[in-house]
Amino acid sequence: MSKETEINENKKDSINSINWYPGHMTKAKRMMEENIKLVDLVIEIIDARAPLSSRNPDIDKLSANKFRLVLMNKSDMADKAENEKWCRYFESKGIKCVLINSRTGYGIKNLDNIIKEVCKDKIERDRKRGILKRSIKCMIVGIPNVGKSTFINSISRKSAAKTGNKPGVTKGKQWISVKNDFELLDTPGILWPKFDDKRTGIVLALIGSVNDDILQFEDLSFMLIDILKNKYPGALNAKLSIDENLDNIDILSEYARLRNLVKTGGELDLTRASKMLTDEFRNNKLGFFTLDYIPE
Ligand SMILES: Nc1nc2c(ncn2[C@@H]2O[C@H](COP(=O)(O)OP(=O)(O)OP(=O)(O)O)[C@@H](O)[C@H]2O)c(=O)[nH]1
Ligand SMILES: [Mg+2]
Repeated sequence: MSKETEINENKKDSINSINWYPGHMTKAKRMMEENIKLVDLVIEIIDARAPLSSRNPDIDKLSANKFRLVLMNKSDMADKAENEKWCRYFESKGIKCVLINSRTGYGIKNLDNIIKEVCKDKIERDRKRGILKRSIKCMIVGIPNVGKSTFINSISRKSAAKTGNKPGVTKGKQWISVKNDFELLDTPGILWPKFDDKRTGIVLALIGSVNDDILQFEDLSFMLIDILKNKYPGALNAKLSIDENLDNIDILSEYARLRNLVKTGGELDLTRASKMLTDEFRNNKLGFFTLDYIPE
């Protein structure tokens, strides 16, 4: 087997079994386990485009016995009609949830009060002991690239945390204080050792939380086409004038034709088409979509 074929086979294996848990995530998880005893509140940032897939089940275990808050970030990139419904879904499960946009600060201005409300038992306990001015310590957690560091910069009005549009930007822990009220611990994004199904892995790849280096873009574009056809019928047709009754491969070919993606020799370049379609989704060029389904 040539080196290139071997690498491609490995890539294919990794996306098929979606078993991707690099060593730095083991290290990050250990750091979080060591620091959890220092915090009062765990703030979990999820991506509004994939509110279920972007929740790491390991975070539930990590946060047992802590106050919890879920922030649905990137709400500007998701289906506006679904944002509120998802928030209500989480609240029906007893999880306080707030819609935010960390780039503009939407939803963040009133968060001080929400955090104090969520932690009111602790504040009351402190008050009874005569402690009136202790800051609330919050650990900010979530999968890679959901906007943890951007959120911290927004709420603290500082540019203290490094951000970037790829997974794995934050490497270690960093405490950042917000006035005298809160201390926030930024953490590296972590996934979990094995996804239950291929769909979760691909959805996480579509929203940019899995490193592009290990991806087969054809897998992503086919899943994207499937989700759009089923959940948003008419959307592909409206944006690209492509007949949605075609098979996925033919839809991708139509798209390649539309974007003039041909190899030398004239054959359609479906690899580039897959990557470009994925990028158009990621940049909201195709519209505003939420990829997960609200459980019945
Ligand atoms: N449109 C939009 N973009 C956002 C929002 N929040 C963050 N971003 C962008 O998402 C990308 C990732 O943000 P980061 O804050 O670095 O994400 P992170 O969760 O800290 O990522 P890691 O440290 O890699 O785990 C950056 O390009 C941000 O500008 C948001 O609410 N809306
Ligand atoms: Mg970060």
